[in-house]
Amino acid sequence: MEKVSVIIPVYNTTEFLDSCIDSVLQQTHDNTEIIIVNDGSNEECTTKLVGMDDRIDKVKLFHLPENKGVAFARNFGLEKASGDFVYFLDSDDYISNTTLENLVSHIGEFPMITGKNVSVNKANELAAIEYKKPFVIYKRKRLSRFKNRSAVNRLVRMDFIKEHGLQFKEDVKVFSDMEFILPFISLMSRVPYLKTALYFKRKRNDPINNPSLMQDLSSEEKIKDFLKVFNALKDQYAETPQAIRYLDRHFLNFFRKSIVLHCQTHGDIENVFREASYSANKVDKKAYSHLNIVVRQEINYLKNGNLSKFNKMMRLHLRLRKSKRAVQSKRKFFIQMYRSVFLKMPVKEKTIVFESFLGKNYSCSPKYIYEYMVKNNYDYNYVWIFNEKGRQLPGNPKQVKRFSLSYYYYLARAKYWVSNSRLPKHLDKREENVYLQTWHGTPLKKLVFDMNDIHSANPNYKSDFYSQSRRWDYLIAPNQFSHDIFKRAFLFDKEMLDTGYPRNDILHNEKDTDLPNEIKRKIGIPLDKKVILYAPTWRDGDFIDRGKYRFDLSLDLAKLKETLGDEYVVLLRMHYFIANNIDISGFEGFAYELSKYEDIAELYLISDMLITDYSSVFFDYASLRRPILFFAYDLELYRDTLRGFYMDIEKELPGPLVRNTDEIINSIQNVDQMNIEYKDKYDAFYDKYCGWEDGKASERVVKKVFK
Ligand code: C2G
Repeated sequence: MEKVSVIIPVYNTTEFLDSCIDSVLQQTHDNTEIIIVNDGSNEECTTKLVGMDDRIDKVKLFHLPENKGVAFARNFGLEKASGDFVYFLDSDDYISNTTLENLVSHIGEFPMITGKNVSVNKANELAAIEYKKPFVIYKRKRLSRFKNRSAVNRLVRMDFIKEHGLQFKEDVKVFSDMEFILPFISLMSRVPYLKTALYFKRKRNDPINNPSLMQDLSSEEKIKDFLKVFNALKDQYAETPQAIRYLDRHFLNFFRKSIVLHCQTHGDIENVFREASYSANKVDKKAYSHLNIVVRQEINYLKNGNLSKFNKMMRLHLRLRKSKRAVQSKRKFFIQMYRSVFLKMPVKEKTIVFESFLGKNYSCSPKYIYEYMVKNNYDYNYVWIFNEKGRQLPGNPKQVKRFSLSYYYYLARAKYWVSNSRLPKHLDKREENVYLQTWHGTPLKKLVFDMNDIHSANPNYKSDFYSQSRRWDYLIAPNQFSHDIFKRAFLFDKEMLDTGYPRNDILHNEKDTDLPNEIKRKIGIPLDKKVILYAPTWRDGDFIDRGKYRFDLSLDLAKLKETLGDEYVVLLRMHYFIANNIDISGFEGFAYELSKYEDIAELYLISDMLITDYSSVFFDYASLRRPILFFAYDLELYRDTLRGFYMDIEKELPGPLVRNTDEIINSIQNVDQMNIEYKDKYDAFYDKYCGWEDGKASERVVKKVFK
């Protein structure tokens, strides 16, 4: 059986190493050697590698004295390889266990065979990939097989590498693979491609703390590296039409994607113009004769080194792109109006825009801040964002539909933004704008930069969060615990407001008034029944669509009604991400579905006890010092796989962890005993998490922000 040398350059990818190396060890093609080149990694990563080297015979570990870059590390690995074949694998990726067997058994006489790359992030990593019967596709049009310029997931004959001196270009940080793959384009008439040889390319989800190479470099560095590789290979393969055609095509793609984007974000091309002009003169005129007049002109001005004419044409290019985008959809047209008209209008000093839970309801801290300002006659113009307009609200504020033209108008003109969750990435923060982020709960579950792996559907979750949270000027902390976590998990470096949560003022100010009975009457709950509120959180794994998740009720309503129905009623309140309705048919008068009820704080007020799980609702409810049960039927999956917690829940929670409806019923039937048992824990919990709240948090926030 022929031997495959798997070459793995490693640079500070500790968290991904196990799945990478394990995926090689589990290969059905057993004859492999694992050449690991430690490219000057940090101590944690090096220690991990040394441990692997000791444990795994197949591993041959080499340490480079300092970080030399992926090209040097791969070339170094090539020198150490003794296999019949070479296969490159990046240390933050992994392969399916039949990949090498499939490639080896189908390469035939070809010098190289290539497999299929699948982009993964933690969210879809769990998704099973179907394995069909392997069959090879022989590609005439080789260029398509090299669209991604990467050397990974290509099985290459060692003697072909030696005969043609294949290597990676070491004087660049990125695009070094192009030098290694050009010989295949110029020397192979057909390229075998195997769809079932799977390579899982991980999309690194933390470009701030742990960026991949491409995420780490500036666009200027990337452009200069690409042009350097392009120039060198154009000279080296000047006599190879196939290679020339491939390189010219890649230059034009790179121009339209990266260089135009660079001009858009940097305003002009000045800092890379000389290099780009030099390279453009290497591009064959025929290669871009089919492109539109604007790009052809840009390439010609680049060739002639005419920067001012090039910039003029580029500005036209970007305007055309914007107007093309603006007519693609109503939303894109509104965003264009927002950028090119509304943002150019003066800021309204006395206008405040409010939004809660992505426009879903009128609740949480933005509501109570607003109501405090109205009650105390603060002289401002108030605008509320909702998905549906037409609410009867105190102070009769302006209401705008989320993502409507007025939405963009008021967000562009208002000096103040008050929101309890993120505002869209495409909104630009103006110099004069003041953005108060109230957030929406003391965190139990790990947040953003404290999360290792992101299970959320959006692989750019961390980079999006980073750019969106840079706009926050103020962030409210309900307690010191949240203060410390928000600072680290959000990388928040502006003003933290240690005020407690405005949304909990009502729990201190209204609990002994007639408001609770008013609310019960409004909902239609009998005043002589005790009320249980069930308010679970959402599950990252039960994803339906962006911001939409499924929830299956594990609470046995029939058993609850049978045992507690005489004395209690149950309110069911799902998280705002939950898209499916909970069916309570047959439990009318006992169970109330209140997931669409505007303000959960009012439900806290009327509830004699709370049942929740990993939601932050219990930090607020505890202000009422009423019993709380934690229905953690999926604790191991949720804590150990999905999210991770900030506290040791077995030790700190102010109430029992229960696993099923029987345990819930037992706790409720013995609630007095439970209160005694948990008194000390509850007191300690209250002091740590509710101590800052006294019903005056809105006042403190308003006086701080709206001086
Ligand atoms: N909420 C609600 N009904 C539920 C659950 C939550 O109205 N059944 C509201 C509460 O105001 C709660 C907030 O949504 O405080 C956040 O809900 P979590 O379950 O804690 O989940 P998440 O939205 O992920 O926020 O720092 C808090 C974290 O960010 C968690």
